[in-house]
Amino acid sequence: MKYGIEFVPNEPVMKLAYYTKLAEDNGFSNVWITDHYNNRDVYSTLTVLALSTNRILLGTGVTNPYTRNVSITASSIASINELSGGRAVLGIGPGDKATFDAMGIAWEKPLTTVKEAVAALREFFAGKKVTTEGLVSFKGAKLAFKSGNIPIYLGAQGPKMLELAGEIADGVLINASHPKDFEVAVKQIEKGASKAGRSMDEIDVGAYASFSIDKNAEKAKNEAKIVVAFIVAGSPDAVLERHGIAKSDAENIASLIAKGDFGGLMGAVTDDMMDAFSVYGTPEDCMQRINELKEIGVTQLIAGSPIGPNKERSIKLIGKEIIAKQ
Ligand code: F42
Repeated sequence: MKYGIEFVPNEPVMKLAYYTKLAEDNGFSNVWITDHYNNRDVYSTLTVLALSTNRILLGTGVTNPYTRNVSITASSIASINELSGGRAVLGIGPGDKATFDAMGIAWEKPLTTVKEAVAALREFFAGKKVTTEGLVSFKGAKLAFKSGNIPIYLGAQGPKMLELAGEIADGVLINASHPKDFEVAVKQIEKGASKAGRSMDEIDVGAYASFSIDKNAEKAKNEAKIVVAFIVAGSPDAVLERHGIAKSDAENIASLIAKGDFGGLMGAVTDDMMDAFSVYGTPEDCMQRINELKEIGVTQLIAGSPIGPNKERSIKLIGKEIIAKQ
């Protein structure tokens, strides 16, 4: 199992640089930075992280083919690859509809768009002149510098997107925490891989999980509750059903979020919801869940928000009590 860490650049980049160096020193292999227009820019963030670290791989977690032209994405991630000495990884997904609505961007045919974007990116990374006509179109575009061969990971949840990842990606980032979700996801990835004649060994399966660790189990649990509330409110019915969570309970949580009633939310998030949508608790609790995920085929555990009640302490705990004990 490899370990990654996710940061949302909703706090100053220099602070994330400090956490990322700490993660590198504690044995993490990857850092993933989310991409939403309302937070700090993902490539400025990755630049600072590249200059603050030596070994950790630096990924967009995840960008999309709608808010930036695919050639600009190729140039941006190639720049990160050059200045980091070959440590860049491109995570790309269909994007987040809610942010696109606010930006006035239409979300058409996301699966096809991602597929075409990846094909074009591979050509840019191979130094080719890209000419293609479809949802992603180029008329002889070419990078004027060498990008190196940058691995491409897909951010995927839906069955078709997971299958596509199996067909074309070097890795996949799945926003989930529970073995039940990964049983379903891994089957879809395998389906895509076998269609393309690929082995699962070629695909890094990432659990992009809400994670909260502390020596005090109760503190770890409380820290993850608000994040879990947002996941419950945004989960498709099929996922809620898979975890035995009533739609009415999820609707109640959504209305508490809309009212900004965070006190109410702390009481409304049940243990079943916590179990379904987060890896949390003491190092032993987290290790148990990680081992279950590993059995199913997860090859990278990405500790996502909130990481823990105290990020610095939590990163050190993961390093000392989980990564070092493998
Ligand atoms: N989104 C962001 O905007 N920023 C981030 O930083 C971010 C991080 C992130 C990390 C991990 C991760 O797993 C997801 C992340 N996301 C982030 C969210 C991501 O961008 C997607 O919103 C999320 O993964 C959900 O996408 P999905 O995999 O469920 O795919 C959607 C588009 C979907 O509906 N998929 C369907 C499926 O079955 O997989 C397929 C839909 C389909 O087939 N569409 C056809 C097509 O061509 O697109 C068209 C069908 C028709 O009739 O028109």
